[in-house]
Amino acid sequence: MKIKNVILRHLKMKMKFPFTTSFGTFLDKEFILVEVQDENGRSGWGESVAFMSPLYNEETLKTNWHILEDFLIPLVLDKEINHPDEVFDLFEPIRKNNMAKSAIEGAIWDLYAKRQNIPLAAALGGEKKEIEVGISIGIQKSVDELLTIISGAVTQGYRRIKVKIKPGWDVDVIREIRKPFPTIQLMADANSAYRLSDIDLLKQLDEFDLTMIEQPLASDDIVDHAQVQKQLTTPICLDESIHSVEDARKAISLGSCKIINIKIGRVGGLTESKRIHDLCQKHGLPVWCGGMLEAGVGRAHNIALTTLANFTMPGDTAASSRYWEKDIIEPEVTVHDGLITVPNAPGIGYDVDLNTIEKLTVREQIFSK
Ligand code: OSB
Ligand code: MG
Repeated sequence: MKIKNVILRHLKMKMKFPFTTSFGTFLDKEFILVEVQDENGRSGWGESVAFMSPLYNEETLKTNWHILEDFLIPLVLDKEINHPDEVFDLFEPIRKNNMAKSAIEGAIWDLYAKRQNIPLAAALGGEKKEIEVGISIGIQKSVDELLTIISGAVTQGYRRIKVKIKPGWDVDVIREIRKPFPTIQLMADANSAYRLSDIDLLKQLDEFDLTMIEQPLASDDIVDHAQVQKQLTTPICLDESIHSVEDARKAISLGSCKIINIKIGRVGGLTESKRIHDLCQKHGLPVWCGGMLEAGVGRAHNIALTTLANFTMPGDTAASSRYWEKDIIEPEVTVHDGLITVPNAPGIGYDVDLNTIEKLTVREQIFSK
């Protein structure tokens, strides 16, 4: 296939509620939606998960637009691409900028699957018909508010509850959660808020039977995490630190974690996500699919990836309605009893809602050769 046109759209979507992590609060969600078109005018869709500020990682919406416009789009326009795995190699000379790479690589995967007339999940080699999901809950103003939200999520059937922690909102909060919810699958995500010197505090979390602690230390660390893992019984899961299958290999060999959160954007696309999945499978580490407050296109990609066999732990991809009054796909992603039914339609399996997309678009640019 040949990519004849690429359309970048900057969308701005209102979030239903602010989402707070140890590094900051999200009020609205702005992101780049990527559309690629082949010689027949058929479209594939991808979503960048870069935020407006470089607080989760170094990428932003603006740096992604720049990298896409000036480097990545020229590398794919009018090139003969037989399989989306080739896109990873085309992008190899461009260092990092994984979220920018992933946004367009994902659109090409969608287009490829549509041209093959198969679901994206099948194109990736996934076999699950439904996937288990959990929910990620931000830092709240009070423990009571947090408990109310957890109670709602448990009632809705979410299979695992993740809460965000930071210094001053950690051990005591988890203790309060365990009182009314002694047995739920519970985990904590620190988003790099601690240092090796906080080891005594992290050790206190061992008493709460957490499914895992996600990314306690620096966003680029895999060495100190191994020290922490040695001293904890709770499994450590790495998120921010893993950008590639090479990072995963090093983390596994150092013993820096027992679980990996795969985010397609963070690792540069579906091809690399699959490689990390396969490596972890070989080494007996479970993986799960992380979330980045995605709109529908990003959610659909997460769902497709999660159908691979070693995604044995519930992911963070909650229902569209958790975050959006109206999502940009039809139908929206729904969750019943903590399960999402994987769509059967070709490609991402959901239709994009062009009307809604148009209303949310603040900037649009078409690229062709
Ligand atoms: O670390 O997983 C994270 C949201 C924004 C940035 C980083 C993270 C998160 C989440 C939310 O935990 C997951 C989601 O519901 O999309
Ligand atoms: Mg995380």
